[in-house]
Amino acid sequence: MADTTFTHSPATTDRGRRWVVLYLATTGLVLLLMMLAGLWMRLAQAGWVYTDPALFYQLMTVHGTGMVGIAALGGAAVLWHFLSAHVRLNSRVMGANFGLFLIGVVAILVADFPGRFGGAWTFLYPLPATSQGAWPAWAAALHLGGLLVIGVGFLIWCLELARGIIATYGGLGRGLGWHVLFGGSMRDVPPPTVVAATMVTIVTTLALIAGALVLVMSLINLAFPAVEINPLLAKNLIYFFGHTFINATIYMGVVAVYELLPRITDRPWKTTKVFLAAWTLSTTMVLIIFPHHLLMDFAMPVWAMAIGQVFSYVNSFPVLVVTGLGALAILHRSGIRWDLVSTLLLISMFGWMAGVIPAVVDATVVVNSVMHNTMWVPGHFHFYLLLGLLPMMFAVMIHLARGEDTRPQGSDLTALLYLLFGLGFVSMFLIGGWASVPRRWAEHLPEWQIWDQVASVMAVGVIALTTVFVAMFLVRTPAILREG
Ligand code: HEM
Ligand SMILES: [Cu+2]
Repeated sequence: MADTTFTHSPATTDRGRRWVVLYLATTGLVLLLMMLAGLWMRLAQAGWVYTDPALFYQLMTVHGTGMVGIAALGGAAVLWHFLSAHVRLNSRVMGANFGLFLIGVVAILVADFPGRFGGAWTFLYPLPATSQGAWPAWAAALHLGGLLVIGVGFLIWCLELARGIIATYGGLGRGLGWHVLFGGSMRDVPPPTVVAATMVTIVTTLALIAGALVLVMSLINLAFPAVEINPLLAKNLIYFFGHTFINATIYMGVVAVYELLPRITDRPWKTTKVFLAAWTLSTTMVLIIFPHHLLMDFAMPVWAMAIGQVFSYVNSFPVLVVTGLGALAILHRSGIRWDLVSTLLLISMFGWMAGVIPAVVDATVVVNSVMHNTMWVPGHFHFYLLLGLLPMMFAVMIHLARGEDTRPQGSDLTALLYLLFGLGFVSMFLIGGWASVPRRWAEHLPEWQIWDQVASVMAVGVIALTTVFVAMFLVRTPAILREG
């Protein structure tokens, strides 16, 4: 049963581990492909590679959808890997999710390339049905259908997590440690990974239900255009889904910090009441702050906007603070020998914390009325995804690749270079946003292109280093699978 402290038991079942490795290998390869699509867009904006604008929007749709999907697949692998040491999970669910994911990906690729769908990963109603001839209705339907299939896969996956947590801990509230937080009991204190997993399960399930609802509504609208949807309702559902789903990927990835830093320093990461309170607060807040995506929608009720702004300020802080301070406490005088894994984990915490700042800035109404739909927006989310989430995943890949060999491995110089190129890359988005360069424009004015050009060079560096990390994992994949 549950332990108050961190346990070393690598109880992942053989087959579960195989799926984790397959998920991570897929994640590495898809990340690289999607990064190349991103580079292509940046080169087009820079004026260095001519790209038909219609193709730009197809690439943008594939890149956005693909990156969000693969962030979730990689995050799911990280979470599953560590959670299965605490909770018995049925690995067939990993297979089902993977199968549905692949079916969805094929559907989306067909819809977006031969079908020319370019309605962005946010598929905002009524755009899929009103392409003005840019893509046929079947392509929009296939794209939305592909998303729905992928969503169903992740929903099944979430339900298995919920089942496992409930079976082991006696309920989702106990997974969040409410019996400790409110009841003062010190029995069955859930380890940090279980707390994070419970939060992820709750918020992702709700996000997926909202997403499935609006996808079905949009599909009906595509089939029967006379059946209209309330556009404001559709937008609320889409952003509740999109905001929550992508945010949850970081909460999946952060368990890498909770599990790997203790192993590296040989010190436990204990669950404290402050830790539990922080996770419970973030569980509720991440669900109610999505109206920060609708600050310019005058038809929204003012109270919803007020919640969106005020809680956006506080949402990330509880978990960020307990994670940051917890990590510092573990590292302080630990005599740690820095290597690639620990450096990547430290970078991930920096990237997450620093990336939240431009996000919070943009969630302020007066700022949003200027920055809305500028490059500031891709600036903030590339910051915490590229420099927060991805290093967590790379750290787990390299941790698995080194197996039983506990000697420091890999050069932390590569991690530092990744940080530098990454910072250079995201700053160009932020500077562009500061100068009011609009986001999602296939063609840029010559005055803006200097930032696009610098960003393109930086992106090449990011891609080169990502190749190094992914290759370190892929060359060891057959051996990891043999070790079981
Ligand atoms: C070398 C790495 C990357 C490059 C070169 C790149 C490039 C781009 C570019 C040029 C855009 C369009 C910006 C605009 O004009 O609006 C974009 C959008 C986007 N990117 Fe990336 N990106 C990279 C990595 C990532 C990563 C790691 C993620 C997530 C895990 C990600 C997720 C997204 C999303 C969600 C969008 C929004 C698409 C939309 O507006 O619908 N990107 N990226
Ligand atoms: Cu958001």
